[in-house]
Amino acid sequence: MSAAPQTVYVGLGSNLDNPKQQLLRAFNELGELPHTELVARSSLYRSHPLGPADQPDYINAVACLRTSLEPLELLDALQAIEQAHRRVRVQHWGPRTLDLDILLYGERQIDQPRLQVPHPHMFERSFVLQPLSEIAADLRVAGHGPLSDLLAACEQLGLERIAD
Ligand code: ROI
Repeated sequence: MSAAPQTVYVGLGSNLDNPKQQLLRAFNELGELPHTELVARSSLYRSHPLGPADQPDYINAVACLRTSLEPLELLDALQAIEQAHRRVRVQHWGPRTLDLDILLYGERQIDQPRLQVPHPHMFERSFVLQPLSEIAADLRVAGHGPLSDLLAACEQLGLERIAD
């Protein structure tokens, strides 16, 4: 555990076993993590799959946490939540019950075998950038332009906001 809490953004995604419920449950579980507060959550968004097309549409969202957990402690905690959702991932870039990705951890740059932060693909994914900009409109990430510019540049994948 670190002394100073950090602001962390987590991406959520699911396309199996009632994806909406998977995400709503995951928001609650994020809020119950030790030394962690759920500060904000985006709306839910539906999008066509990036990657193999022969899989269901995804539901995606982003959560903002304030946490004193160190990055790898947080990663362990997120993976435990994924396991509790009986995450299945049969194929690389294939369907999954719950994916929880650390997108940003304060201003930290992390390049470890288990964890790269900022998430290496977040800046080209509308299903990450749109919910992120909903809860962090003015966010700027060092080395990248404003979220709105990044969002305008990426493929939309039929992204649409849906009700909870
Ligand atoms: N596609 C969408 N639309 N949403 C996701 O969360 C998602 N996650 C993935 C891959 C398989 C790359 N495609 C996705 O991991």
